[in-house]
Amino acid sequence: MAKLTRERALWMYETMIRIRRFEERAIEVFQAGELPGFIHPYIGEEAVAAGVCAHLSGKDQITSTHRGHGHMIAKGLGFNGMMAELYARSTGYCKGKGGSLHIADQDLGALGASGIVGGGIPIAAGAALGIKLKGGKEVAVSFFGDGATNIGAFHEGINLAAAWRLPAVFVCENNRYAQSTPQSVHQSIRDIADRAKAYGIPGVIVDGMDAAAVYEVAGEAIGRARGGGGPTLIEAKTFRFWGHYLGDPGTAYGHDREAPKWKKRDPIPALGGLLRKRKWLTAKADEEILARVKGELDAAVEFARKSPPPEPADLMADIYEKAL
Ligand SMILES: Cc1ncc(C[n+]2csc(CCOP(=O)(O)OP(=O)(O)O)c2C)c(N)n1
Ligand SMILES: [Mg+2]
Repeated sequence: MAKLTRERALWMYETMIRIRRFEERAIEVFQAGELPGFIHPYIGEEAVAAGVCAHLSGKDQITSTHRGHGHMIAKGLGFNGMMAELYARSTGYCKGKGGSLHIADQDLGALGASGIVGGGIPIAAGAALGIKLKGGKEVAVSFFGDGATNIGAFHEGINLAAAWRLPAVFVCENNRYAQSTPQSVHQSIRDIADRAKAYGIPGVIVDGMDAAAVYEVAGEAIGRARGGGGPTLIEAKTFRFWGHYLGDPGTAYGHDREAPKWKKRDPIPALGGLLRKRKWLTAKADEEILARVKGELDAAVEFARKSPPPEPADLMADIYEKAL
């Protein structure tokens, strides 16, 4: 079992703050009319990305979703390139042509956010097959939502990864809703981890608001995958504090009634409390983290605002370049 060290716990804490603050700033500039695309805030779910990515190196690979900012930040992508991508500027990770839903950096093992629900699952299985064929020790992790577990790609991707014992980990962020549809309406099971049985792989449920718990469960699954023991399906029970996308108040389908209860379990102060209890975090260090993140974000917004948009002549550039 991976023991939570001071260093990893502080990394998770800072990573969760980086995600939260990035999202808050993105919301701010979106509401000021500065961003051309949509945003699906990850706020509330940070413990999942941080707890899982705390076990990954730069060579491990992840696939993400439309709610992908948190995964990308936890995988090591920088604020400048991410913010510039949201602003659709040529200095963004996709040179301003992808936007929030398609941020990717193959060099950092971030195979991409995706606008196609469930689309990242078979891609992660394919990445894991590549790792296995090359005899590597890396893993491929796929993050996806509860809604994605009803998509054919979920079943196909996990089935193949299980049958071929690929080094993959499937992380379902069950935030109780697929857009405006509650889980109880879109499927007849309560625990998505139960679906692992159908593929003959372990299925584990974890409290997605508890970073230390996610860290422990993810460590075991990632360790098993690296050691040739095949994939695991992790179901993290979590909640998005905002509506489905920025502009959805969540009032039409009950989300707003549930939100206060979940906000009391905000994963960031929860981990902060644990860190202080263990005397791993002082008030001064906490302030320094916040100031550092704020400074980086101010600079990233400035960087994005000053960056030029893509040139029309580059419209077709980069599309098939990497594949060929
Ligand atoms: C294949 C596909 N079907 C439908 C949609 C429209 N859509 C976008 S997000 C979403 C809900 C996804 O829910 P879930 O997987 O639980 O992720 P969450 O938004 O809760 O993080 C849907 C249906 C889509 N983008 N792609
Ligand atoms: Mg969901």
